[in-house]
Amino acid sequence: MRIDIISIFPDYFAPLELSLIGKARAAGLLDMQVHDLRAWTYDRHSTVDDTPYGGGPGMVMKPGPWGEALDEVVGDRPARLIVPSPSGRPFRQADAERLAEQEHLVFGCGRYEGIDSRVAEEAARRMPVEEISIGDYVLNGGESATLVMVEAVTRLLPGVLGNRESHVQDSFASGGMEHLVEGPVYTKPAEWRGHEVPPVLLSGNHGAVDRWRRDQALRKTLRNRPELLESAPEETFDARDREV
Ligand code: 6GU
Repeated sequence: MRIDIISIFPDYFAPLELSLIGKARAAGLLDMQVHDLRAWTYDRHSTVDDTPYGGGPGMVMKPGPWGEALDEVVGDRPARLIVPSPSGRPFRQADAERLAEQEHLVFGCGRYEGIDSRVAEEAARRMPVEEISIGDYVLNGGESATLVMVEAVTRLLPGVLGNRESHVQDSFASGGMEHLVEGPVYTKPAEWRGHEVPPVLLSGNHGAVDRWRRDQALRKTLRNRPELLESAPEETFDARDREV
């Protein structure tokens, strides 16, 4: 997969050199490049913003530098443009799964009050454009939201997670966990400070372990995220689920 990130704060993405993502890049599974939007400015002050038409507070990012940046970064190859924005559609695990199938993602990180709307409008003539929000709160720019989405997407790429090739048990994952969060996990020792690991986990009975885990996921979802269960279609739950 190829990922390009365009931002006026390229240093914000230094953490992407670390950890699993850094290893995926080193292993050639992921080709990621960060671009400074100011490379496509030509005035002495490398201006990227201006006052909003119609008045109001704050500044809006100028279309010129964005247009040229996208021309150069995308070229004639197929790509999908992601614009992080608090007014975008909510980012979910299903979106991470969907974006992980793409060959080329471009993240355009806005600052200030956002990017002149004509940039997305023009880009949409050439490629799919998605405005995406990571939650109902306001950040200063799309950079931290992009870090979140890049991590959620790249951990799903084949070979990126060292020893864990299956994500079907993740919270929210397609294939059974769509409307559930994961339940509790345990490791050795079997008893710690008087607290015991639930005996079923030591039983070696995989069917019983799977059922117990699903029960625990249901209970935890009921406690922490009841709205996930309320909005789930009926067929999400089997007869045993309904007993929990
Ligand atoms: Cl994607 N961007 C910004 N600036 N704020 C946000 C957001 C994105 N998602 C939630 N708040």
